[in-house]
Parts: sequence; C-alpha cells; structure tokens
Amino acid sequence: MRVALVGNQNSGKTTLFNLLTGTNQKVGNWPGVTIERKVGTIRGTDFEIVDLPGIYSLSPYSIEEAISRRFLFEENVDLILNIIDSTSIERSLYLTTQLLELNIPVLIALNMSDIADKRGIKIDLHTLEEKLDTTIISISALKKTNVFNLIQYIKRQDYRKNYYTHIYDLHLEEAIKKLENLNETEHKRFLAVKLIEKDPLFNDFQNEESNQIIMDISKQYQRDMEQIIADERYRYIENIRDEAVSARKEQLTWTD
Ligand code: GDP
Ligand code: MG
Ligand code: K
Repeated sequence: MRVALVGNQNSGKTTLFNLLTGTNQKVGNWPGVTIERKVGTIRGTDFEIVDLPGIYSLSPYSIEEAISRRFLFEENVDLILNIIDSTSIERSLYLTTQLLELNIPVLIALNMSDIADKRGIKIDLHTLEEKLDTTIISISALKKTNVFNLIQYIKRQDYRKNYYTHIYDLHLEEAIKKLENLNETEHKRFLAVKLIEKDPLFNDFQNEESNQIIMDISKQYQRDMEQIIADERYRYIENIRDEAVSARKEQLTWTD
C-alpha cells in the first residue's frame, strides 16, 4: 500500500508527515533536482507514504507539478492523502478537483482546524463530503488533533473509493464522456480533460476522433479551452464554498 501526501505549500504537509511516520522516514532528493523527497512508513502499518512537493495544480508548468504528476501516474499510488488548509479552502480545492479526476481514491485531511475554529470559520463536513464525493477528516497537525483518527481511516482503508465527481457543465461532461470512451488508459477522465485543455504532455494521445470531439466542443465556447476548464473548476468550488462554509465576514480570505 502506497500513500501520496499531496497539498499546497504551507498546508502542513511536513508537519503531518512527521506525525504520521515518527522516526520511520528517509530524506533524499527527487531524481535530478534538489527538491527534497521524504518517504516513510505510517505508524502501526506497513504503508509507505511519500511527501510530494507543494503544488497548486497538476498542470505541466513547474518542476514541482511535473514531479507530482509523474509520481501519481507512474508509481502505483493506492491512496492520495490530500491535505487542505481549512482557512483557504477555495484556493486548496483547485488542486483537489484535479486529483479527483485521477483513478486513485482521495482522502482529504482538512488541516489547521484550530485556526479555523479561532476565526469562527465553520465547515459543514457532511456537505463537503457529498459535494466532492470523498471522505474528509478535520485535523490539526500542529495540535495533533484527530491525527490518530486519520491513521485509523487510512489503516482500515475506510474511505470512499468511487471517483469522478462531475463538476463541469453538461456539454463538457458529454465531451469528456466521449473522450473517455476512446482510450484505455488508467486515468481516463484526467486524460480526457487534458486533451480538451490541449496539454502538450498528452499530444501523443490525440487522434482523429478525439480531435473531432475537441473541435466540436471548442466551437461551442469560442474561448481558450484551458481557461474554460479552469473557470468551470472555480465555479464548482464557489458553489461548494457557498453551501459548506460559513464564517464571520471579516474572516474570509477567499479573494487574496
Ligand atoms: P508544508 O509546506 O505543507 O510542508 O507545511 P508545514 O508542515 O511546513 O507547515 C507550515 C506552517 O504551518 C508551519 O509553521 C506549521 O507549524 C504550521 N502548521 C501546520 N499544521 C498546522 C495546524 O494544524 N495548525 C496551525 N495553527 N499551524 C499549523
Ligand atoms: Mg513541507
Ligand atoms: K480520484
């Protein structure tokens, strides 16, 4: 069993990693770069956990993103442990919407719950779980709150394993479905979205049929498809925020 710890910079990844592994960890570098690579074993299990570089997206634009993406694609990851800063859910969920498109279960650790509590930010976990179709556990890595519980969930593999939260409008979802049916890769939905975005790393997967589907969908929008996909992600995230998060107004940090 292999777990990948994924999240934004400063979401508390290293703090959580240290708690989950204790002294059972090795530090090195990712091949060819001087970015730290930590691997360990989760306490009370023989599950391997790898601390991936802090990222905001799975686009191909930075070394950190490329490392993370390659790892998730090629290294037989059984579970993505996605750590999120509860005080900036909106920013964090942008990455989450991409992780959910991979054919890998995602368990969310909603970190910094101590700060959220102090600021009066209230998050309806049940609604958030329903909306994202995934299992969410509120923790504070700093205060060690609920971390033992999190380990139990991982150990018992007690999390939702049905993927593919539908987040786009009807036309896009239709195009994605058609593209998914054209390929036999492991991460069909992720690939379908990347083809629509015209992500250069997936050029090899283009063919006549996929190009036709993408031309048809592009005609309907008349704008850059990568931007359309990003807009759709944000629209979905705003909707989730409106339904699942409440706070004293002056404490909200959505727009920074
Ligand atoms: P990383 O960049 O994702 O590895 O984040 P770190 O683990 O280095 O944490 C970034 C900062 O947030 C550090 O100062 C941590 O002590 C702090 N931090 C991490 N988790 C929590 C938490 O649950 N509550 C609070 N208040 N601070 C935290
Ligand atoms: Mg770190
Ligand atoms: K998934």
